[in-house]
This record gives sequence, C-alpha cells and structure tokens, in this order.
Amino acid sequence: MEEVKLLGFWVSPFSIRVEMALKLKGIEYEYIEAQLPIKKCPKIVKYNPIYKKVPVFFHNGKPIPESLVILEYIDENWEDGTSLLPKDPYQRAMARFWAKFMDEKCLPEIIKFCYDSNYEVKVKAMGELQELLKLLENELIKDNNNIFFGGENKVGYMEIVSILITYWLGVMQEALEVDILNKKEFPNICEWADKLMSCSFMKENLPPREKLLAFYKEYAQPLVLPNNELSQ
Ligand SMILES: N[C@@H](CCC(=O)N[C@@H](CS)C(=O)NCC(=O)O)C(=O)O
Repeated sequence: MEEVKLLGFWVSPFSIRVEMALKLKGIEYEYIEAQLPIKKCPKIVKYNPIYKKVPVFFHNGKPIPESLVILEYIDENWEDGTSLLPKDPYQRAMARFWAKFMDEKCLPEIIKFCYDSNYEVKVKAMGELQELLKLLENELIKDNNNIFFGGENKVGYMEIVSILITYWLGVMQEALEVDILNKKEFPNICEWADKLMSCSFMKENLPPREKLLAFYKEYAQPLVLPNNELSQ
C-alpha cells in the first residue's frame, strides 16, 4: 500500500496545484495543514530546510518539496490515466517554460504588490507585472486562443500551474482594490481564466473565492499613498 501525504496550506496556490494533480490522477492522499508561521512549522523546517515553504509531498516517507518538481514526480510515478504534461516534447518544453515564467518572473512581482508595504514598490511591481502579463497575453494569441496551452483539450499541467494568474491574482487585486489584470488590456488571459474557472474540476478544487478574499483583505498590505503625499 502506497503512502501519499501532502503538507500544505489552504491559501497556497502551490499546495492546491499538488492537490489538483493528485485528484486528476485519482491518487488517494492524506492532507496535513502546516502550522503557522510556515517558516517555523517543525515539519517544514525538517523536510524543506532550504526553502522553508509549503508544499512538501511525501511518497512512502520520502519528502519532495517545490510544487513544479512535485507535479513532474507525480506525473512520472503514476503514469497510468491522465497525464499532466502534454505528450508532445515541444509542448512539454513550452509548458515547463511558461510555468517557470509564472513562478520566476510573475510571482516575485505578485508578492511585492501584495505584501510589500512601500507604496512605490507596490506600484512598480504592478507595472512590471502588467508588462509580464502582456507577454502571456501575446502567447495566448499565438496559441490561436486555445484555452489549453498544450493543445490537449483537458485540464493538465499548465492549467493547474496557472491558477496563480487565473484565480489568485484576481482575488488579490480585488482585495487590494487595484486593477492589474482586466478584460480590456488582457482579453485573452481573462477569457482563458473564465473558461478554466467554469470547468467543474476547477470549481470543485479551488478554495472558495469569498474565503480567499477575506484572507487577503486581512493579510495583504493595502495600497496607501504615503502620508506626506496626501498632505501636499
Ligand atoms: N516555489 C515554491 C513556492 C511555494 C511558496 O511560495 N509557498 C508559500 C505559501 S504560498 C510559503 O510556504 N511561504 C512560507 C513563508 O513565506 O513563510 C513552490 O512552487 O512550491
């Protein structure tokens, strides 16, 4: 009997990616919610000492950190049934490329606009993020408006990975009352997001929007003009 466990945090898109992969593959697992603060959670410190982040996946006692690494592990280890990454090698490479783009280029700007308390840093991050989203918007146009990057008409790796943009970003911008990703400037990303969010699999496996919104309203740093600028 295989032992499959996930140490996660309900707000984390990275944890949800792994849960979605396990559900798509039909793999049973035990979910463990990390203790807050995550960096100090004893299990996180023990099993992900380098990054000290959720998620950490455990297969038969062996820990694996980093959501993208975990998704590939799950795909390779449970080959039967739905595959997450596209079969075509070029499409696979592109899926990995755009996943890396979202995590390495977009995520740092998302973190800054959401959690940094400095007004200038936040505004700059929102601008940078919009520039990055333009690249994704153009990629979707090249993809001939195919809602699924890999061209395989199903939820897979790219759809799971992109929840950071297609779901979380919308909730975060609503919580902070800012406008970054909108239908006028990014019609293709918004259409892609709408279509994805109308899939029953997505609806069933994402945290409820209102709950997520309440979390970000409480923990994100609002965009407030510095005092001295208000008085001028
Ligand atoms: N690159 C990581 C990112 C994971 C990540 O950023 N996790 C956040 C939660 S959304 C975390 O654990 N943060 C802990 C902290 O910053 O204290 C992955 O893909 O797994």
